[in-house]
Amino acid sequence: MLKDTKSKEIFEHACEVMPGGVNSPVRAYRAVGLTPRFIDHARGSKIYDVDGNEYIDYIGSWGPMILGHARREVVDAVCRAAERGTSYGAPTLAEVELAEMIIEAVPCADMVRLVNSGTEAVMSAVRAARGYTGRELIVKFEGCYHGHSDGLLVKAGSGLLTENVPDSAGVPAAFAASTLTANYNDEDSVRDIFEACGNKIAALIVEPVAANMGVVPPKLGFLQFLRKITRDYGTVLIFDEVITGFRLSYGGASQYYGVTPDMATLGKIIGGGMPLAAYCGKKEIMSMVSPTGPVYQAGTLSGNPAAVAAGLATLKLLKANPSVYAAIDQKGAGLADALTTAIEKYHIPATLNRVGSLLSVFFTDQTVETYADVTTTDLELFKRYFAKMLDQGIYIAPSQFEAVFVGAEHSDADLAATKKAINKAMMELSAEGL
Ligand code: KE4
Repeated sequence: MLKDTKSKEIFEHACEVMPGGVNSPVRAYRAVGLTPRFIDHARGSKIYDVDGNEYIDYIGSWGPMILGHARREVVDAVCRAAERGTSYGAPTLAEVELAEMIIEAVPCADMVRLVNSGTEAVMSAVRAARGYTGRELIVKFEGCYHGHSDGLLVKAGSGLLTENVPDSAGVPAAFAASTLTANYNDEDSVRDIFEACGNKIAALIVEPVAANMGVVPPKLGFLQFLRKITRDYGTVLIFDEVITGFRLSYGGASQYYGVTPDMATLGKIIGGGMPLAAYCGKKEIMSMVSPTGPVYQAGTLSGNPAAVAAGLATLKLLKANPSVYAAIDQKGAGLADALTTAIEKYHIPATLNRVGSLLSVFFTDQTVETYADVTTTDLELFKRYFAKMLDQGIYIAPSQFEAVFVGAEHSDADLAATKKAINKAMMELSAEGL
């Protein structure tokens, strides 16, 4: 095992001062039963922990670092902005520039509001959809994650239509009652809900590629089906593109699949690793947002100059180098091939899903197209796989229900080392017994 002495030491103290020793639960490594690695610094495709271990990073801060860590142009832009003041609480030209870049790239975007996190973007987009339609109900999908606002921390109860229950302590039952859950890739489950109460549904929110139950691509026609049924019932279709935005293509999943929602939420990449997110959509919906309309939403640090500088630098680099998308898709395909080869060679009960630079290996011997399929995965086997990869210096998400993020900075040498590590891990899993 790689040395984790210092991480252990810091983690012990961290657990006394922060819940679980972390500022976001997945980082605590509870799903894999190991000490989380405390990070010292990162550069390009690499991340370095406090014990001096170097890892090839396939988390990339959960998506933002598509251009790699500490990218010169991004760091310089943040430093230049910070030198002029870290926050004004007043409008700046740079925010207009970033909004214009988003509007130019994102098919549904007539107008944009910048916020500070994906959670805030989703919470605000849902409120705007409710204000615009005058309706209360929203529909989400089991297994999709849209941040931690109360109304989105809901899971299906016994009855798909009625018994929705909070997915977290502290969420009032009343909030859960306004959120219905359907099954991803299951058109009938959506049709049933709309036939029952479609004229009361303000919004349907979906990850166009589910990446929070592991990567589960939309079945052919599923997104087009959602577009049609929401249009038929006057429901606002929201694509939650916090992960897929500016990742699957410069125009996100909407451009990638050719389906235009009414609204989209963005985050991660548009902030270049700084706390910045956004919601956007048709003018008649976005005009409902304060101060032009009755839907209130505000934020002290919204449009923060240093964060906007990071986002602008990132989007400018992506816009100027469109070949990055084909490159990261190819790298993703290479990793997928290595995984598939090792799974077959060592008879591992596992399957692989990939969309572009997003991929997941599920430890189940069936295809994974729905949340129910995801629940058949062997989490103990994932845990063993994770430990073997980490110990070989490959830094993947410490949870079966996340994605591998391939980025522009992953070199051929990185990919070769990763393929070697995959083969060794799968060989050992097989030798140790499955
Ligand atoms: P944030 O509030 O964490 O910025 O964004 C929430 C969010 C919204 N929508 C989607 C599709 C998301 O994936 C997320 C957050 N993603 C997780 C990773 N699966 C963030 C990692 C974490 O929670 O620490």
